[in-house]
Amino acid sequence: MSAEARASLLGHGAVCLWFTGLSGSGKSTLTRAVEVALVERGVHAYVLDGDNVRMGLNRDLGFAAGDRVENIRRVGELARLFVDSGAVTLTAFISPYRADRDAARALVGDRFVEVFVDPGLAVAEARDPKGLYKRARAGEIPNFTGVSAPYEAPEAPELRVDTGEQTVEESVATVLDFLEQRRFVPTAG
Ligand code: ADX
Repeated sequence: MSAEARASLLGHGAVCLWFTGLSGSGKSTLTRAVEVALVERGVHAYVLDGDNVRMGLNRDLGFAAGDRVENIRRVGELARLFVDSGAVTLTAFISPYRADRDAARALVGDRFVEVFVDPGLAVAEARDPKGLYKRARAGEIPNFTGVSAPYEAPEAPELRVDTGEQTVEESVATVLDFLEQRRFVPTAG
């Protein structure tokens, strides 16, 4: 079935919103909130993140550079399948390497939207919801992104969300506005 036929039957388009940002940047909170808002509108939206992918399909992978590459390669393949199924697909992984995100973009095609979740390192580290930055600074977690492993920020993301300045509701609205403007989902109300 073609993407167009699927979209007209489902009442919305298929897209991959690829959220990238540091640990503690708010990717999971934001994507989960967008998912709820979309499903409440009748849009088939689904989040892929560490909770449902790293715990299962990718549980053989850690955080050394090669494992992260493989993590993101598999997530890219998964996202491609979800988009093919007609879903508004939200991926929430640090995905620190530009080349890996570009490879996912090449796989998914023109339905790939890169979303930079960017409160800045200082805010992400100050939040430290899981206490990981503290442990990383103490040398207890090797290869910790932003501390002892690199994060290559997007150069030209389709969307940038300042989760440092905005409330979660404002950030959700930013993403929903984008989806409406690009006609991936119908306008609310
Ligand atoms: S990615 O780099 O491969 O894209 P992913 O998003 O799946 O990372 O996982 C990141 C989450 O794993 C972090 O939010 C944090 O909770 C946890 N984590 C554990 N070890 C590390 C580490 N060394 N670097 C970054 N995150 C880590």
